[in-house]
Amino acid sequence: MLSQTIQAALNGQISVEGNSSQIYLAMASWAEVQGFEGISTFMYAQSDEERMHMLKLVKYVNQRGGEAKISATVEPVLDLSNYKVLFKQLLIHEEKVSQSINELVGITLDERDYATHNFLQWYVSEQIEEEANARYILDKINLIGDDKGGLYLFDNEMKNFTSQIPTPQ
Ligand code: OFO
Repeated sequence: MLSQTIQAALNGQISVEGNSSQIYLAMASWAEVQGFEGISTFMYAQSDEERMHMLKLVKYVNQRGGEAKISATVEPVLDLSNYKVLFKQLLIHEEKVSQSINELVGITLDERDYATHNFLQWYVSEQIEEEANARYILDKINLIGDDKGGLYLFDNEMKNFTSQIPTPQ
C-alpha cells in the first residue's frame, strides 16, 4: 500500500511524463512541417516513449493499491526558431525531469518505501541515458555548424537514432 505522500508524488510524476510527451509531440510536429523528416521521426518516437513512462507509473500506482490521477496537460511553450534551439530545449527539459525523479527518489527514502525506491531506479537509469543522448546530439549539431550537407546527413541519421550510450546496469 502506498502512503498518501508517495501516491501524491508519483501522481505528480505522471503529470510530468504526460507533459513531456506533449512537448516532444509539439517538437515532432514542428520538425515535420519544416521538412526535417528524421528529426520529426525521432521526436514522435520520443513522445511515445514518454507516454510509456507515464503509463508505467499509472500501472504501478494502481497495482500498489493507490489511484493514479490523470491530470490535464499543459500546452508546450517552446522556442521553435531553429532545430538547434529545439535540441537545446530537449536537454534542458530532460535535466528538469531528472531533477524531478531525484526528488521523488528522495521522498521514497524519507518515507522508507523501498519498493517504490526500487521501482524508480529504472527511471534514474533512463534519465542518465536521455541526458547523455541529448548531449551527444548537441555535439553533432555543433560540428555541423552552417554546413547544409551536414544538416541533411544529420536529419537522415536521426531517422534511425538509437541510443549511443549503453544503459547502466
Ligand atoms: Fe520520461 O524520460 Fe524523458 O522526460
